[in-house]
Amino acid sequence: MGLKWVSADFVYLLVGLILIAVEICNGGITSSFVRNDDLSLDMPVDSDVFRVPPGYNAPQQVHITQGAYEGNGVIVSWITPDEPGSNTVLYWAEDSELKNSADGIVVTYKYFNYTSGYIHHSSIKNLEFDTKYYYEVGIGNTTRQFWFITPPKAGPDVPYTFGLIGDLGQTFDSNGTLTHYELNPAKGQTLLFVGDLSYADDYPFHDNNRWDTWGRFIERNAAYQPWIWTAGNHEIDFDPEIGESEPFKPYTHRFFVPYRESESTSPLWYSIKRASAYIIVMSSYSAYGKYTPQYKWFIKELPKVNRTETPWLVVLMHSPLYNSYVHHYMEGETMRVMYEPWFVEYKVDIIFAGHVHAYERSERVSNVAYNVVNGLCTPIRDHSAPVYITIGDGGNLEGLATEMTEPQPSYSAYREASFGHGIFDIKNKDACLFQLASQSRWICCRS
Ligand SMILES: *C1O[C@H](CO)[C@@H](O)[C@H](O)[C@H]1NC(C)=O
Ligand SMILES: *[C@@H]1O[C@H](CO)[C@@H](O)[C@H](O)[C@H]1NC(C)=O
Ligand SMILES: *[C@@H]1O[C@H](CO)[C@@H](O)[C@H](O)[C@H]1NC(C)=O
Ligand SMILES: *[C@@H]1O[C@H](CO)[C@@H](O)[C@H](O)[C@H]1NC(C)=O
Ligand SMILES: [Fe+2]
Repeated sequence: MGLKWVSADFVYLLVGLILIAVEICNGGITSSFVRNDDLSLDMPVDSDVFRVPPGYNAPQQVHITQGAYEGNGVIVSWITPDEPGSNTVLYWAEDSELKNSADGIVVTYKYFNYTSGYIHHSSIKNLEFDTKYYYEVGIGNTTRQFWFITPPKAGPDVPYTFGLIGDLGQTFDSNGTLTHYELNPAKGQTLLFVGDLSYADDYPFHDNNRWDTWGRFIERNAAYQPWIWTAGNHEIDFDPEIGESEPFKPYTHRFFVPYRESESTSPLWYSIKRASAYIIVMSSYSAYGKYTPQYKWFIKELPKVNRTETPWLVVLMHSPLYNSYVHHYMEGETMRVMYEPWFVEYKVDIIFAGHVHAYERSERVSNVAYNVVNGLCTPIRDHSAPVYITIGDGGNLEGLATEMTEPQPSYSAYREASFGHGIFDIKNKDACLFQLASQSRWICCRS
C-alpha cells in the first residue's frame, strides 16, 4: 500500500468518548495530494478477479443486500450461466444444525444482442439479529457456500461500521479500492454504494458481459456483507439507437432491494434501518419534482424516522448537491433546490454522493433562503444542515476529477483528488466518525 494511499484530511473534531478535540480547519482546504491520475484500464476479461467458478452451472456473481426494512432479512442474488437450476437458498445459523430454505425467483433479460444468464433473487426473512449465518446456493455438485452476519436490532446506541464506495468500475484501481476496503482495520460491516457500478455502458453496445465480470469481481466482498445499492447515471443504460429504451434494465434485473417494505413503488428509491442508522436512498436520475412518485414517497418518509430509535439519518444519492469540482459542476442543483429544505428541517446528518471522481466534504451549510427576488443565494453555516460528502473516487476507467473551481468556496471544507473508500463508524447516539480512504485520521460527523 504505502504512501500512495495516504491522504491528508487533517480535520479532527471529536465528540463524546473520543479523546482528541481539535478543529484545525475552518473551511477551505484543498489537498495538493493527487493519487496517480493516469487513466487506469479495465482489468482484462481473463483476470483472476473475473474467474468463473468451476463446475457445471456453478452459481456466480453472488451478492447480498439488506432484505428487510428492520434489518433482519437478506436478499441473496446469484447467476447461473447454463440453465435456471434452483432458486432456493439454504441457510443456517452458525451454532445450529437446522437448515432452513428460502425460495426465490429467477429472471433474465436481453440487451441489444446480449442475453443474460439466469439471475436468481431469494429473500430470507425473519432472521435473528446480530447472528452469523451460513448460506448455500446451487444444486448437485456445484453448490457454493458463503456467510453473513445480521446487524443488531435497531436502537439508539448500537455501534455499527459502514463502508462507502462509489463509481467503482473494474480497473486495476477499482481492485485496489476493494482490496484496500477489505484490509481496512476499521472493518466495514455493510457497504453503502453510492452509484455507478460496472461502467459496462462505456463499452460498445453497453457490452453487458462487463456487468457479469463486475458481478464476479465484487463477489469476494458482496457475498459476505450487504451492499446497499444506489443507482447512478451508469445504471441508466438508455440507448434507443440500439433499441434499448427501458432505463435501468440491467441494473434492476441484477440488483434487487427491499423497496416495498418502505412503501416505495420503485427499487430506485427506498429506505432501511440498520443498527442506529436510518438510510434513505434516492435516485438522481428518476423524476423527483413535486408530485412525482419519488417526491411523494420522500416527504412521507422523513416524518417516519424515529430519531430516538435511529439517531443517525443518512441519505444516499448519486449526484452531489454541493460540488466545487469543475466536473459535473451544478448537476445536482435542481435536486438541491427541491430537497434541501427537507434535509435541513429534518436535520439529516450526512448526505453521501458519488459521481464526481474525487473526494469532497462540505461544512454544515444550507442555502434555502432564496426566493427568486431576495438575492439570498449564498450558502450559510447552519447547524441543522447536513454535511455533504462526495466519495465518487472508486477507481473506474474514466479517471479522477482533478480540476477544481477556484477559489475554493467557503462551504467546501476539504477536497482531494484521490481514489478510495470511506468508513462511516457509528460509536453511539452522539458520536460517529468518518475516515477517508486508508488514512488513520478521522473526522466527526456531528458537531
Ligand atoms: C459433477 O461435476 C463433475 C466435474 O465438473 C462432472 O464431471 C459431473 O458430471 C458432475 N455431476 C453431476 C451430477 O452434475
Ligand atoms: C454483438 O454485436 C457486436 C457488434 O456487432 C459483436 O461484436 C458481438 O460479437 C455480438 N455479440 C453477440 C453475442 O452476438
Ligand atoms: C486484485 O486484487 C487481489 C487482492 O489484492 C489480487 O489477489 C489480485 O491479483 C488482483 N487482480 C488484479 C487483476 O489486479
Ligand atoms: C421511538 O423509538 C423509541 C425507542 O425505540 C420508542 O421507545 C418510541 O416508542 C418510538 N416512538 C414512536 C413514536 O414510535
Ligand atoms: Fe456518475
